[in-house]
Amino acid sequence: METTDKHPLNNAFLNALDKSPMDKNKIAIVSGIGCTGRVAGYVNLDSFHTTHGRALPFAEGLKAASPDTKVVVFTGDGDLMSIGGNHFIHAGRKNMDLMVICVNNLNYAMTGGQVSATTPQRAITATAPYGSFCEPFNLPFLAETVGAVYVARWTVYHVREMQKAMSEALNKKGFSFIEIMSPCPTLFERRNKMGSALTRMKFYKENTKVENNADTRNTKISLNDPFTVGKFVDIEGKKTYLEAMNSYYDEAFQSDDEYMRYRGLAQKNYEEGCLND
Ligand SMILES: Cc1ncc(C[n+]2csc(CCOP(=O)(O)OP(=O)(O)O)c2C)c(N)n1
Ligand SMILES: [Mg+2]
Repeated sequence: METTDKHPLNNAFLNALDKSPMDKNKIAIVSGIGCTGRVAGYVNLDSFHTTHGRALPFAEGLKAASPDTKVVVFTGDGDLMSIGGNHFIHAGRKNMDLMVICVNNLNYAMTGGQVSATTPQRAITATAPYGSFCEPFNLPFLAETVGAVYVARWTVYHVREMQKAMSEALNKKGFSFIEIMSPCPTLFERRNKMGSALTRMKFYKENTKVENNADTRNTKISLNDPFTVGKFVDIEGKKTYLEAMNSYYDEAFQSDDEYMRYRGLAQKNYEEGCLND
């Protein structure tokens, strides 16, 4: 597989995949819309470029229909947490077996740099010309709170750590979440006078503190302050949605026949309900 993509994020993912023994025919990439959403088109894997905000429900359906497939979601902060925020909390709550990579560039980049759910307070964007006054989401805290079994945050400067996190998440069962901080120099950094992409890489190098297992209540990101990176959550043994469903049905139904009778009844009720409407 080609692993020389110039973007550090794609490079890290492709390297992680290359080193993984998993069958590449059993991996699917799902993305929403946005600059980050382009990833689905850059990889020679089964990939789906879905509608804005809907990468997660699409991925959940794909996983349910094809449980042997490792489903990886590439998404932006606007896609995942603004328009798609509701899907995120429920995918986490249900421990859907998905690996989610969120590229957080603190704004809706593709459409011209509008405010998003992660835009720090005081940051200037196209839709907040005097600065945003809303509290942004702290994504690792949110992910842990809703039930993610793996939560990490790195920046595009931390290429090795990012790759390691991706390798770990590829092997993880359940809802895993990796936040990657990335600059958007043409829109976010320029408007906020934060310098070039290189300046931002230096900022990531000099102003991040690696703290594995950090309390995610303390991993907030503000406009210019240092912030915490690391692997924050890595838990084992929690049933995924499909595992929980199957083991519940194993208990609820005494035999396959009983289950098939239930399914037949449910189908009949559904059809009759539809006909009656
Ligand atoms: C339903 C819908 N609403 C709005 C848009 C316009 N739109 C396309 S990309 C985007 C923002 C993407 O932001 P983000 O997910 O953070 O990705 P980035 O471009 O920053 O990587 C928006 C609002 C759309 N395509 N569909
Ligand atoms: Mg964005």
